[in-house]
Amino acid sequence: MVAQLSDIRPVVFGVGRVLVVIPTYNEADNVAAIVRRVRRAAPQVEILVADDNSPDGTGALAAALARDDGQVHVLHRDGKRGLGAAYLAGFAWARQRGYDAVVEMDADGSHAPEDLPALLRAARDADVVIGSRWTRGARVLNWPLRRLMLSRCGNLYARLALGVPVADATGGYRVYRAAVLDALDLESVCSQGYSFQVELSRLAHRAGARIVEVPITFAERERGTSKMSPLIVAEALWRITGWAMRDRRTAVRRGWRAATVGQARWP
Ligand SMILES: Nc1nc2c(ncn2[C@@H]2O[C@H](COP(=O)(O)OP(=O)(O)OP(=O)(O)O)[C@@H](O)[C@H]2O)c(=O)[nH]1
Ligand SMILES: [Mg+2]
Repeated sequence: MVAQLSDIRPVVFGVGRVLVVIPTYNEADNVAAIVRRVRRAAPQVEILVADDNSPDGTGALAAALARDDGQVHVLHRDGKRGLGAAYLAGFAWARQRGYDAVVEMDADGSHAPEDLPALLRAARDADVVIGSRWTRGARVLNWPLRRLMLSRCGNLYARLALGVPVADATGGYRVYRAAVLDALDLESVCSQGYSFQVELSRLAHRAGARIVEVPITFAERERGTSKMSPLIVAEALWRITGWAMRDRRTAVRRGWRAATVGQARWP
């Protein structure tokens, strides 16, 4: 029997077919460079640019890149609906097409494509790999003190409030194996901004996923404008607090139920 082209599944770094999802909103200055760097750093992977109808024409630039390169794809979305929604659409796109692993990567160069091979190698023995800014060996370049503090405090709060055992729960440079995406209740995900990363960390941890952190070199964006806003910070604070309260209520209910059937562990 002759194999169809679609049957051939290149094994990349031992994790199968990989799709790098790059959400974009007004990244015309960055999109070509990031695609080029990913293609150079990991030539076997494919790329999906998930553009929210950027007014600066990022979608059209990505479409031109896709025309020239069969490993580059574009998902044109109606309008700005947040990073979380763009990633969920990218995950669904990947799962419909049978990719074995999905990578999250920002378009602005903060997530160095040159670190991608290390993340993919780590994914051989993990369900989720987080490119971490806050583990030994990581470097954060050119970030103002205000952003460093925000990231450190946000991570501390997420870890204490939710018990998620990772140093960089807000980090957005990640690999998800397909099986773990299938195991998570992605329909329940409601975050729009970067609390999306915390929400997925929490879901993956609760699902028993093997989460591994790999140190990265993270650099401040050099071109284009940040979409980070006080609203995004407020969303993260408010959602983390809500999940923590829900987790406590569930733990108390479970303890109460166990106690009433004589299985309580506490004295
Ligand atoms: N599709 C889509 N992409 C978005 C949206 N908001 C942000 N992005 C993209 O998500 C990535 C991260 O956004 P950034 O603005 O870099 O946010 P940040 O990294 O927290 O902030 P900076 O420190 O300024 O880099 C970038 O590639 C953005 O273009 C959105 O609403 N839709
Ligand atoms: Mg950024």
